Amino acid sequence: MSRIPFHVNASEGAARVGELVFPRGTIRTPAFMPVGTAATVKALYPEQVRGTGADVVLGNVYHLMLRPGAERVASLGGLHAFMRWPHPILTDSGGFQVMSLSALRKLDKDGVTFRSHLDGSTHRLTPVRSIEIQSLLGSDIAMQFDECVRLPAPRSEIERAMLLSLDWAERSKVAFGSPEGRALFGIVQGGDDAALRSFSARRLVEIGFDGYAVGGLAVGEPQATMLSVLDDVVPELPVGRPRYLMGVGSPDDLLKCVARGIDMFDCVMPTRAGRHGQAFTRFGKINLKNARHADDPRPLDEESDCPALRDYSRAYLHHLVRSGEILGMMLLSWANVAYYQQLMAGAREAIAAGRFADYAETARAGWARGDI
Ligand code: PRF
Repeated sequence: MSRIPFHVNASEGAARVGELVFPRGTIRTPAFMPVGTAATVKALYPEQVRGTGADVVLGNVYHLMLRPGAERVASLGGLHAFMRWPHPILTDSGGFQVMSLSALRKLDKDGVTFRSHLDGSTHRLTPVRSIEIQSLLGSDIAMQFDECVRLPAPRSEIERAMLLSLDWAERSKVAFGSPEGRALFGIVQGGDDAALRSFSARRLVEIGFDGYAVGGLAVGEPQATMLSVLDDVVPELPVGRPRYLMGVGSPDDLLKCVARGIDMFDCVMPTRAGRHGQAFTRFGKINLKNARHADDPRPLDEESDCPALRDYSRAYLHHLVRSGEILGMMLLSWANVAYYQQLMAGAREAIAAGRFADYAETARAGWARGDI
């Protein structure tokens, strides 16, 4: 397997600052990766996404295989050229999206057959086909094909899916080979069961991956359960490889998970909330639909260097959101992705200076103080 360099430059407790170095660019960790499901971070230009400080965005096998098709993207020069994002891209392997989005899915030991949520057509994903699609897209980080169980679930069900995911991890690794400059991550499963989680993590480390993701969290369990699973899993993972918590989370989740040794995150929360009139800021979550903003001339955050946070009045944002104007979604998506990147940049600086605990406490105090 090709080894993508990962340098841990500083740490404070379990939290660390690092750099994951690809030919297309370096991912500074802890990193938040904006979600670009359908080859677009919704409502944002790639240049804007880059301008917020993002080093990497996500793409999805499930969406892109259905539309426009992986072979088509490959013949057009790959996903980076297609979406005009020349920096690193991570692609998710598809199993999670099949289970949450498609109709009539049928799982067997070799993969999953499903009907498209777009037009009802039948498709099949296996570890080999998922990796092939990720290679056609040309992503810098490919994810193994896995099965994620929603919680709560019976232990027997969690164990079955975890063992299946380990089998698929091996098949994914064989299918991936060792392409120059590209990475493959394994995914720890095992639900909320500490023994199953440890088993999964140990076996993945034996198989050997460029990085290790923790899947199967933020699927209906309380935050305390998620944090306790991380306390069990992270110590099983090699210090010298990046750790990625899939589909997480709120700003509060991010800081708590960074403190537990997570290096990478992705979540639709900032972009989805932005399209629904909500802003994440230093002062907590602000719902711009609320009538109390109608006459407020202040920007969301006058100290931010993102124009969406700094230059537009809350009254104007309120007006755009209330009128269903596209610009409202664009500005709030921009503001939210910028705030998430600011939060991570601040975390990296704080860890490097040995003051991450203080940083997290100050951030939490700001959210608690509220929008005043
Ligand atoms: N597996 C994969 N993608 C995911 C998850 C998972 O478990 C999650 C769970 N939060 C989000 N995205 N492949």
